[in-house]
Order: sequence, then structure tokens, then C-alpha cells
Amino acid sequence: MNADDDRERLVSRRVLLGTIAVSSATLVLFTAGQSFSWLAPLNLFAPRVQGLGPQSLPVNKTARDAGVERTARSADWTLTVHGPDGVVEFSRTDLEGLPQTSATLPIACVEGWSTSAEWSGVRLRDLLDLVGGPTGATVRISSLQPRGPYRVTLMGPEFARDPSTLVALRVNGQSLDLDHGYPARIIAPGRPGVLQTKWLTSIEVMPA
Ligand SMILES: Nc1nc2c(c(=O)[nH]1)N[C@H]1C(S)=C(S)[C@@H](COP(=O)(O)O)O[C@H]1N2
Ligand SMILES: [Mo]
Repeated sequence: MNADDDRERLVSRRVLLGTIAVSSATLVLFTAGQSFSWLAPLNLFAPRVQGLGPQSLPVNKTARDAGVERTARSADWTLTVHGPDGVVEFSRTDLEGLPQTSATLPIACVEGWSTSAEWSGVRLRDLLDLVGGPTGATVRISSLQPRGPYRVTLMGPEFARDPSTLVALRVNGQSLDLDHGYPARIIAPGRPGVLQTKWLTSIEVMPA
């Protein structure tokens, strides 16, 4: 082994160490978002945590991923409510004009997070009453989302008639963000997050 070999080895060792130093700096930078909020956009490798979405609430599926960006923003949007007495279409302004109720309720996602917020909007049972929905009825709630397993949910009367179950228009005092279900979403107490349907389009009273 001569001096040249030694120098070569030293150089490649330095290069190697340099690379390690750079990668760990990168790792620190990309996870520091967990500790320093101004680095949060770089928090690529961390588990999904609370507080990263709009309105300081997590988002499981964005409006863009759900394919509802255009339909949810449309000026023609209505919520159609079907019942034994007929079909009523409510614009967002119509819904805002009905009596508003607030409820502090969590969204509990199976992905392992749960966040509480103050939701407000129209009681689901008030809407069902307007179309003659019987108190024992199950309702089918549908999203604008064109496909996907969480597009439609059935809700039994124990939830549909609960005074805290809302067609929510606002969260923590602000109009719902598009990613949280604007123009309207369901919030019901004691149901898993997957059933808290976002971007509502229709609510149907099921035949008994
Ligand atoms: N239309 C629709 N609603 C949905 C979902 C969805 O993918 N599509 N995801 C559900 C799941 S799994 C959860 S945990 C909550 C999350 O609500 P958030 O994104 O406002 O926090 O929305 C629920 N509502
Ligand atoms: Mo979820």
C-alpha cells in the first residue's frame, strides 16, 4: 500500500462522510416540521398528525383527490332532500337561512387521529321534518364525490334524529374549507370518521 492509495482512501472516506452528513441534514430538515411549525411543509416522512390541514384540522381526503373541486364550488350547488312529502332543493344560502345549531364533536379517523371542533349548521332532523321524514326512518346520504367507498352512507334514525347531528356549514366559526366538505357535510356524534360524509349532494329518506 503506497501513499497514493492512502490518500485515495482518505478522499473517498471524506466523500462518504460528507454524503452521510448531507443525508442526515436532509432527514433532520424533512422531519423538523414536527417540532418547528415553520418547517411543517417539509415534514415529508412524519406520520400524519393533527393540525396540518386547513382550519387546523387534519384532512383525510382533499377535494382535489375526491374529484369535487369544480362541483363543490359551483354556484348551482344544491342539497336535495327527498322524503315522503316530496323533494326540496336547498342552496347554501337557503341552508344558512334556516335555524343554525352548534355542536362540539370529534372526527375520529381509523387512521389513528381524532380532533374535536365546533361545527355549526342545520339539524339533519329539521331537514327531514321539512319533507315529512318519519321519526323511525333510515336516511341515505350521498356525496358529490363521483366514486370511492365513502361516497354514500346509510344513517339509522338514532343518529338521524339526534339533535347534535348536523348538516354542517361552518367549523370553528369559519365557513367550511373545501377540503373539509364545503358547501356542506355531515357531522354526527358517535360515528366513525368514515361516515362523516363531506361534499353533500343529497339526503334521501328510505322507505320503511
Ligand atoms: N365524501 C367523502 N367524505 C368523507 C371522506 C371521503 O373520502 N369522502 N373521508 C371520511 C373520513 S375517512 C374521515 S376520517 C373524515 C375526515 O374529515 P376531514 O377531512 O374534514 O378531517 O371525512 C370522512 N368523509
Ligand atoms: Mo377516516
